[in-house]
Amino acid sequence: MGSSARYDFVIAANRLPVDQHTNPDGSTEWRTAPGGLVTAMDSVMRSWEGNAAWVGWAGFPGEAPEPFDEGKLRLHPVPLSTKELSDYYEGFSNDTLWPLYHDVIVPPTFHRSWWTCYREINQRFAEAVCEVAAEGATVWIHDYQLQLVPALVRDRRPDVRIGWFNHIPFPPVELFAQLPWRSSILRGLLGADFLGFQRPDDARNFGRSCRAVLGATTKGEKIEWSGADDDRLGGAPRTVRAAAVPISIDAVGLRELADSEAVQERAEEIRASLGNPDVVVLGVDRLDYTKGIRHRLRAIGELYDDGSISPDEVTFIQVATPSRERVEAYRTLREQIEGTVGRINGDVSHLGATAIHYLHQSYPREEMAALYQVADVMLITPLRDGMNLVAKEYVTARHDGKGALVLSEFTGAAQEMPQAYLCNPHDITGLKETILRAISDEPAEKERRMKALRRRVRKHDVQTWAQDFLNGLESAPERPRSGARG
Ligand code: GDG
Repeated sequence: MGSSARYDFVIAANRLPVDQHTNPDGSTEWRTAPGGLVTAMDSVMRSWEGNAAWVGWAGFPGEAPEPFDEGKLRLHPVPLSTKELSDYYEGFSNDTLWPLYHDVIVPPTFHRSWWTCYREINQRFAEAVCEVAAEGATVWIHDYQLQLVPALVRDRRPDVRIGWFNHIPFPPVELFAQLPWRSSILRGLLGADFLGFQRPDDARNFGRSCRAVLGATTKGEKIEWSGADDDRLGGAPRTVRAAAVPISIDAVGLRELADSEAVQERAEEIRASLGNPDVVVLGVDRLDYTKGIRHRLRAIGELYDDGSISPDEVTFIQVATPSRERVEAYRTLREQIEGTVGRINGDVSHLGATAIHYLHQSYPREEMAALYQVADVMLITPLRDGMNLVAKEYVTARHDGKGALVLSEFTGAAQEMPQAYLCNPHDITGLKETILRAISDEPAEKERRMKALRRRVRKHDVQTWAQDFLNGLESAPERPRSGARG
């Protein structure tokens, strides 16, 4: 253990929670990056009594900045070269694991050189974690980019508690088994003491894969694995727990923002700028093939085409935040979506009544909160989604009791939000019917649903999520052992 190892809570995630901004005079400064994970962890850090560090990439290729402090938090940047970014992040993480873990909506790409790089980068993250973690520290590793880190840290540091949380789905074993490196990934994950997933089905899929691929045994949420042939885990048998801990949002913070005068005024301004339509329908997604944007456009397009809705009365706004633009599948998707929007608008819009407002841009939080308040119907139609925070944000921001949430069954959120207008996005006829129902149901019925949805999110917010995860880790079946190795 190095002399700098003095943090008793360590987070490892692909990205640091800050972005570097360049000012007009050329000087640079770090600013908190927007996002749910940062907000969630911020609340954990604030209540954490000891010292906390965050290990992650700083957001630009090349040499990493020296570790630095941001408030109470130590930030420990991990360097990535341009080639490593391309192979470990855009390649293996986003073009192999992402499609494989999202039901193979597009075919995953398998490249041995990407895997080699993924292993090397995971090793680099693990070394950074070991460097900063104090004896007996709690280590919380995030997401699919860092699946080998738990075992790599465990090997050197039997004294620390290790938790891993998966933000995306864990696939059924029939799909996971396609991965040429399936057994290395599972061995990597089994280095954790507690593994958190969005849904019980994800945790079960993980357990099934451990049984089928490694010959582990499972009993409820416990997974027992002999580990006999794995030198990284010292050949020791391991018992870990894998359970659902669904992530949520900072409900109080968003409610306050949505309540603010500035946001309310902006909402009115947006509605007026649209020509005060009777119904505003909204979609907000990263531009990703998992989000079902094409299916949604198909349904909306048909509703305009067959006259069920008219652009004079119903306006659809689609915010599609730019994402992963260097990956081929994302470029293709963008072209398809933009072609479809152009076709629909060309066919059904007329001067003063635009059917679809398509915005391929990112907006500040305030603007998002205002948009949510304008939306009479929120359309969330992913083909597969770990959770989908937008669903939780919408019901929280739309606190006047109005609005209607159309939500795909294939999101983690659907399991917690059965009062939404649930839909199967593959069933275009069914989706059209659900959209029409969400538009035309009695206000009292919509209010009843929204009230239940809001209550659920208020009770299970991001602070509860973080606490549930840490409790799960604290009570994991295996106790840390003292002493660091290597
Ligand atoms: C992954 C999993 C899981 C979007 N556009 C803007 C903006 N956003 C914010 C939303 C929301 C977040 O980004 C997106 O979160 P999602 O959950 O919807 O989806 P992913 O990005 O795919 O996240 C997902 C999540 O991890 C957490 O575990 O739920 O299943 O795929 O918060 O509001 N925010 C701002 N401007 C935008 O233009 N400010």
